[in-house]
Amino acid sequence: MANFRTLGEHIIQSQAASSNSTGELTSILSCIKLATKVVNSEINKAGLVDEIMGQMGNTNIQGEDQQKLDVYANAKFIAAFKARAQICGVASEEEDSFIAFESESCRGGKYVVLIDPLDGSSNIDVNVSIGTIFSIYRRVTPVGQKAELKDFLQKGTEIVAAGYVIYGSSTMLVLSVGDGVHGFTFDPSIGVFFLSNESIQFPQTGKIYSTNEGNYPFFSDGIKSYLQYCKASDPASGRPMTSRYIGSMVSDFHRNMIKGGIYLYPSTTTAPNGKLRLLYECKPMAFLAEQAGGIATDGKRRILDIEPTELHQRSPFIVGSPDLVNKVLEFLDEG
Ligand code: P6P
Repeated sequence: MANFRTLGEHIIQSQAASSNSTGELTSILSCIKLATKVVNSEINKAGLVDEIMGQMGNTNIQGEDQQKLDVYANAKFIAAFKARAQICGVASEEEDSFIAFESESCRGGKYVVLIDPLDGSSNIDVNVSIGTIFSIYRRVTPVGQKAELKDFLQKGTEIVAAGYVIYGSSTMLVLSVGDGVHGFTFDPSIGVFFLSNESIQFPQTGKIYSTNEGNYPFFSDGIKSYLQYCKASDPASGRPMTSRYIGSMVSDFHRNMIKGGIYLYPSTTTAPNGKLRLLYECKPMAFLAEQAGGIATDGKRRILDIEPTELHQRSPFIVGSPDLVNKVLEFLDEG
């Protein structure tokens, strides 16, 4: 427990150190902390309560089967955001379009939030870690009006704060407000997140690669060559590398950020734009990666530089230790 500091105290101290501190970001992060505790409580009893296990029997705009906990988590986070006057609107991976909060107080909000309420939710029923991913932007439309689409279609370089929650062996909230990446572990006995990992940094290189190799036949020649490189025996360069992929990007990302590694969900012949969502998954995780000294690319461009054109657009996503990402880019250039 790094110097016995709570998430709340860290947020306040970060804002106090920030030149444009107004306390509004503190309030937004506080409501995310609250919603996370509520969702965490439900997830932890998922195996015991049939009503929240399994599928809803419908699909979201992504065409993915919605799990009952997807819908639950989505509703709780949106309700928490709606109760904060600092937030004028939200865009969620589980919603067809963005939600502009109607109340006069919310129309005065200066920030919007984008969220993937439960990433990797197909893992819920098999007790594998899942996650929440969020990012916060200043609105670009005038305060006092309802939020508009352009408030949500901003480049990742405009992110004010981003983070993820891993509901795993312990529940951990990892956050950056632009001052590095810090991890807070939840103590359920007193309902508090304590600073446990201060100033997390991606190792420059690593031995772990994370990708769904079942897509191998559909990968580009460059990606295929890179994966062959990972598996080749060359002890001098620490190869063969180790394959670790659990189907929850938040968990694969977190392990790779701590130990050194790379996560790849590249474009394929069957999904030229990849699978992951640019706004809800790639950009917040790219913000965190760069804050931790890592690199995040779509194979051609820096993720944070990509100008979004629609809420649910997808992007190829390659993120991790600098030396490993740069090696992939070499193979892609050759390919
Ligand atoms: P596949 C979860 O649905 C997710 O968005 C990421 O968290 C995860 O890494 C990936 O998709 C898994 O996709 O196609 O390998 O099952």
